[in-house]
Amino acid sequence: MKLTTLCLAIKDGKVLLAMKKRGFGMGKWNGCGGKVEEGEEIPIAAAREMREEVGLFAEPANISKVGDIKFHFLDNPGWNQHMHVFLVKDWQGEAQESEEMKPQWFDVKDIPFDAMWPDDKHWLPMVLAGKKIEGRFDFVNEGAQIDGYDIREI
Ligand code: 6OG
Repeated sequence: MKLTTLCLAIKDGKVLLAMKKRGFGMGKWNGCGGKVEEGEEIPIAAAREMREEVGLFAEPANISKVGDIKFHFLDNPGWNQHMHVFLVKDWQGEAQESEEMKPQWFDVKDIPFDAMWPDDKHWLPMVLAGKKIEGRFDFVNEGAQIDGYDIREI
């Protein structure tokens, strides 16, 4: 199963999301992240993606793992992935648009769930409330619909 990362930068009650401009998840708001490369440590991969996609530089020490989620796409198993979720509380630089992502700060009480992956409403509020979570989602209809899921606080 493909290993991926998702980084959520948080400051002053706001979270940084970014609109995916191309590829998998295009048109959706999400944290930044992507595939972990062969031999790459997962937090290093998370920091690399944040730098490449929105131009924020974070030290590994300021990146904390808060979630571990497996996605199964029942009608397209090639998309299956194991996503590691990180909160980032300190960084250098200002968020800026790249070819892949258009970043925007959102109040944690005003997250655009209707324009996000359908799993996010089930776990993102927990993470934003300071909880650590793990679980899995089974999707049908090319990721448009959840067939079953399990999320627990750890
Ligand atoms: P690239 O293909 O851009 O990496 N990702 C998901 N994020 C959420 N919130 N829900 C999902 O439900 C997701 N599936 C994938 C992981 C894909 C990026 O998209 C995230 C990566 O950050 C299905 O390299």
